[in-house]
Amino acid sequence: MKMIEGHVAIEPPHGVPVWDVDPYDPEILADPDAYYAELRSKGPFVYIPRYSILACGRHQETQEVFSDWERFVSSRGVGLQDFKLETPWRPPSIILEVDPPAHSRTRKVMARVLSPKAANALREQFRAAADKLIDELLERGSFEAIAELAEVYPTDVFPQAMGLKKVNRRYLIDYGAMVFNALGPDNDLRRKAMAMGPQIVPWITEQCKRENLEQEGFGAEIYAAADAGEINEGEAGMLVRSLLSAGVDTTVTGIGSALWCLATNPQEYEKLKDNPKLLRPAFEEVLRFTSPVHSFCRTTDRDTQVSGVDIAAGTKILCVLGAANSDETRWPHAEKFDVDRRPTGHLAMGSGIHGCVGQNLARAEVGAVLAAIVQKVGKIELTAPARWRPNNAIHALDSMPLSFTPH
Ligand code: OVM
Repeated sequence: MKMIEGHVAIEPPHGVPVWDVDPYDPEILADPDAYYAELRSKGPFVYIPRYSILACGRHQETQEVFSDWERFVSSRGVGLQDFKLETPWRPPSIILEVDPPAHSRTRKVMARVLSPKAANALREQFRAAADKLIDELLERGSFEAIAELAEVYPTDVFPQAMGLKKVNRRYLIDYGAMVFNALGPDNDLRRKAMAMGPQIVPWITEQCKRENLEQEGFGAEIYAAADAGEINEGEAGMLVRSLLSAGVDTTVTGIGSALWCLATNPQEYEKLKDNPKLLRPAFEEVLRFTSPVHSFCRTTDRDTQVSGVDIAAGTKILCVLGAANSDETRWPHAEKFDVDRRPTGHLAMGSGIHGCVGQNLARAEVGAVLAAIVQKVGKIELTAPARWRPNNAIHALDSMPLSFTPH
């Protein structure tokens, strides 16, 4: 059995084009649009020899693979490594890297803890924190929008909402970089991220313990599910770890990318200022347009077919969410950032039973920041070119010098 990047090497299925591309080339990760377009143009699937995987980037097939958890499992890992054949770098997530029925029990707990009602209850707190931060940045006029805004806000409000007693902003962000880079091949990005493990992983594990969480907050609510017998104590710690894995870099990226969309599309920002009701759909358009999580894998656990393509059991399929979200057959003028679009069906938060369980909270956080900005900021401008930070699963900015001008 020949292995590549931790999974079985497969033969290219009949009729599927072979494309000698490296989806994890830092240049593609930094500027993926041409890669997305070429991927879609080649057909419903391509075979990528370097990693012996299939990849899809048309909306229809990506949606199909992502929604059907019975044929396309998560329990074998959502990166290139097949957990059935290799031991992952950390104990698998008990909500992300698991299938029903085990998934249903943990998902139920997290869906309750992160419900729309729970997110709503935090609205005022989120808004007050956003007002304070935006006032300070307006006062300064120009600032570094990733390090001083996008990374600051979620690492302020989210650990607080969780009830974390100790906060280390750097460790929280770098743990996210580990979790997401780990989904890719054994490249420089993954190795550099993994090298931080000995410093960061023990700290993260420690913060997940009951005694390191306040009496109130998401952490306490997860442990309350353990007290009620729904999950055990160890599982509660693992679900707190999931919050720390999925809840920081994603929202940092969402805020950074929202600012980038507004700074580079001033006419769209004008529309938002005139009509704050557009804030929610505008953030959905930010998600569609920038796809903070650019790709996740699934593994086929039986021989199957999608759009006439035979896919063998054990195949890793790279689902390129960023490509699906810019598929012009699904989104007319997909290349345009349009706050009047209502991009329902975008795949930025996945779809189906594994669709982002924290989405209510993510929308509440970014919504609070954007609401504070439209109320206070007349003009958002780039003062130097923005730079992207390549990551095997996240499409995020590294730096973005911005200026805010008051109304
Ligand atoms: C987790 C988790 C959940 C969603 C995304 C994610 C790869 C991790 O449960 O650890 O990032």
